[in-house]
Amino acid sequence: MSAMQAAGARARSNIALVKYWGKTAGTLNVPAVGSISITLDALWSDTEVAFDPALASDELVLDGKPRPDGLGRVSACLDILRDMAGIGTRATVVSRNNFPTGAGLASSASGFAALVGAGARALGLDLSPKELSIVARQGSGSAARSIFGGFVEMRAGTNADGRDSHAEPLLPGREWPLDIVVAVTATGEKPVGSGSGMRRSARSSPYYGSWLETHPPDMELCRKAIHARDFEALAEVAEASCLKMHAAAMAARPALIYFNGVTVEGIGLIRELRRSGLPVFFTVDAGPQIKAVCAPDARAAVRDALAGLPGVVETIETGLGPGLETRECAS
Ligand code: 2P0
Repeated sequence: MSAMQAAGARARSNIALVKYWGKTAGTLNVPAVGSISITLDALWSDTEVAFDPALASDELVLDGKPRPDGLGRVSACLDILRDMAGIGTRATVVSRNNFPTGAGLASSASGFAALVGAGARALGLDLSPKELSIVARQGSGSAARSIFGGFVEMRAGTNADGRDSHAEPLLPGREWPLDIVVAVTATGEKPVGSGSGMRRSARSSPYYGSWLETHPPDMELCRKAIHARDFEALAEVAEASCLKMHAAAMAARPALIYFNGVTVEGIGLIRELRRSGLPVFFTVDAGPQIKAVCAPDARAAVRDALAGLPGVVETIETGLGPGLETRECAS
């Protein structure tokens, strides 16, 4: 390659309703379980990738700051694309999140999906969404899901080469519009990242085996709830999957406690709202933020209730969003 080749992409964050927690052995980042997620419209990463023959090494700028600490995973993901294109040219990656990074809002999901989308386009690789999902998975498991919009299923797959470990669309968001209110309870980066949390849970949690064993029926219940647009059934399975994941993590040694006090208060509040007749349920990922999923006409009441909870620093509201979008970029 003699000239610079550049492209940009936007990918949205997603939240899992049936959670991914745990990996299989090996280096391909194949999840131990499938997962089902919704893609969020208003939380995104915008990323530009420019392959430049003048560079001696990859460079990463995240939210305006050089982040050499993040280069290992980014370069490994770009290496997959470089191998496909048959080149070794290094790249500059400039990425921006419109939400707090590393605090349990799935910035690695949107970030790696956008990285792969922009990188593949810059190199002129004509990859299908499924192929993009396979590459994104190797950057971050949840990123495989952010290639698609609406309701998405990640298949863990069974092949040793990871070629059947990718996401696929389950239902377009417009077919069952749901809203999400995120209640931010802390903005710092989490002390234990998801990947090391998963490995610690697998190694030391007495409940990890039960987590794996009881996971497939939850996938089936969730698929059925989505296809039937059955909110109550979706609420039941999503809350159960979330609490099982956290129970397995909490029982690890040392313990992984992603909740703070406000998270627990928020869970109680959302359960109270649902008991009083409002269609809303909660989910919580590897951080203390509370994600309330609700019917669109319940959104204002859910937001007001969460915004009024002491310790909630911000609420973010969104509907369901589309999959990966890529664009040409001046190089
Ligand atoms: C999920 N999480 O299904 C689960 C629930 C967090 C809790 O996927 O190691 O950052 O990069 O594959 O994708 C976050 O894990 O982990 C995640 P890696 P990732 O959304």
